[in-house]
Amino acid sequence: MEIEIIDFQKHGDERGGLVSLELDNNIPFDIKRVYYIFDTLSDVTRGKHAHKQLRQLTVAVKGSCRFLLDDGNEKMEIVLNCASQGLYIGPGVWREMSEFSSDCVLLVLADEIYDEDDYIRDYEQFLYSVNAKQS
Ligand code: T46
Repeated sequence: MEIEIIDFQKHGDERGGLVSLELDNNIPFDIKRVYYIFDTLSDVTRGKHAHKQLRQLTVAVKGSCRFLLDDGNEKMEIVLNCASQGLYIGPGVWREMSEFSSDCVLLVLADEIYDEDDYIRDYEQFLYSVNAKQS
């Protein structure tokens, strides 16, 4: 599964925390878009899609949420709850986000601008695309 947990260097001191996200240092792609998800209700599940090409890195800069990740062969769950840790998600990974804390702010860096055609939002179609690549 094309995912990776990236631990960012903390430059915090007695005044507070600071993390820098920098191309060619700790971000593995050219950043073309930044968005953030906030005020999500705790009983809501977001995501439920995979991307054909898009590479993204997500950071819970505040609070926490749970990611279910699925490449069609294996599934895993990761809780993001640390502002100095990023989750890289490559193409071909189904993701569902749930259990958002009320204060959660999920920052997402992406290597492409928004393109609805890059989404696979139907799970059966996702499995079909995985099987087609494997055969
Ligand atoms: C992902 C997870 C982690 C835009 O207009 N521009 C954007 O850049 C984005 C990301 C979304 N939108 C619109 C499309 C929908 O009408 O905002 C609405 C909500 O998007 P969506 O339902 O796709 O949001 P999530 O939280 O289910 O998924 C998002 C990203 O779309 C997705 O790429 O990997 O966060």
